[in-house]
Amino acid sequence: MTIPQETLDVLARQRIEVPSWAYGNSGTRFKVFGTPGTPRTVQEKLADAAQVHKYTGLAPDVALHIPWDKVDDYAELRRFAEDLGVGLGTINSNTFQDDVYKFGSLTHSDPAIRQKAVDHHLECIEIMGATGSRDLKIWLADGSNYPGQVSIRARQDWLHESLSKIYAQLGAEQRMVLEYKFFEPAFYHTDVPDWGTSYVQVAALGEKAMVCLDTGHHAPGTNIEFIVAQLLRLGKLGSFDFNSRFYADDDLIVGAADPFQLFRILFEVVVGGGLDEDSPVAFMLDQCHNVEDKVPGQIRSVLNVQEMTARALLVDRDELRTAQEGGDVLGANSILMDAFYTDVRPALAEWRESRGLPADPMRAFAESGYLARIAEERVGGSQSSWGA
Ligand code: AOS
Ligand code: ZN
Ligand code: ZN
Repeated sequence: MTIPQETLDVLARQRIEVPSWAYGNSGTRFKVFGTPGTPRTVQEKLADAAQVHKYTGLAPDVALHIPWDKVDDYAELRRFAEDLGVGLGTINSNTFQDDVYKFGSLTHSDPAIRQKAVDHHLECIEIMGATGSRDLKIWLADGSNYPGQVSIRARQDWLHESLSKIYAQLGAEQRMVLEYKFFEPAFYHTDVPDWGTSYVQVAALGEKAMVCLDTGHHAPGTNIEFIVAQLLRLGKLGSFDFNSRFYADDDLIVGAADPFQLFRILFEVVVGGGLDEDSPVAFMLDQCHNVEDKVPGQIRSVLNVQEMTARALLVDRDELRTAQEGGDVLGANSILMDAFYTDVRPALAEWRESRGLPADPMRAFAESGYLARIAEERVGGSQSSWGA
């Protein structure tokens, strides 16, 4: 099969941001396995991320997590990244690891603790100035474990108050994206559990505040593509955190658990203009690689997003509309399924080669010997792991 030129034009401008924490060790509360060559510094994480871009041409930006990626000089870090051929992307705040946040951060009942959490975000905004980042991503671990433990209602008001203070400090070109998650680490209630709450909170702030949709943060059976369609319709889909989940927030490779769901999500992105040139939607990965090699895990991930985007773009939307309006239930369904079942991999491999990229990025990276080299070179120091 051949991929139409207009589809290739859209694919050529696709950017998928990779997270710095994907290159560190990670695991479950039972065990974190170390891997030889795992980065010990943010600079080594950036070097690994640059490999993903080098072999795919898809991942020119790297998201940072503060304080995990804290350095003294962010302008210097930006130059270091640029020398590697990548830029610094979204800044992720972190108010979930300090003892002081045991009962919440931006929603805490104590104004002093809320202010401390606000101040952390203001520091993140300052960092964004130096790194040239557009987006501040906020994910809160805030919530409670038992009915009656906290005032659910009061915390929504405190959340609004805290977010307003952060929003007020955003620069003209900067944005805030508020991520939702239905549970974990809190098990009874979470302060930003769903897209509706995130939407209500960001809508109250203004244009520069949008929703971040993490694909792993929904209850089983949730129709995520519906949420995508609705947020695009409302002009409030700011970004994706892509990953796969089998059970809860597994942070597995995007497109691994349910490729069809990824296709359906990306089809709604296409329909809603999320891939248009002026689209506000940022595509990011939020993943961990607990047992597989991390750099190839990221290469596989960005390729999965690209392949499924290509398939979503192949849907004949004129024919689909005719079938839909004519009440042709099975005809409409088969138009969608035809695109989903199209194997775009050989055509994408050819296209990649025509752009000076390897036809098979996974194989080219494996043959480069990079993993063996970093395993040999990166001795001493302590390997970074999720949370540090
Ligand atoms: C947590 O579940 C979220 O997905 C956040 O995006 C978080 O900041 C990220 O996963 C790093 O821990
Ligand atoms: Zn996330
Ligand atoms: Zn998550």
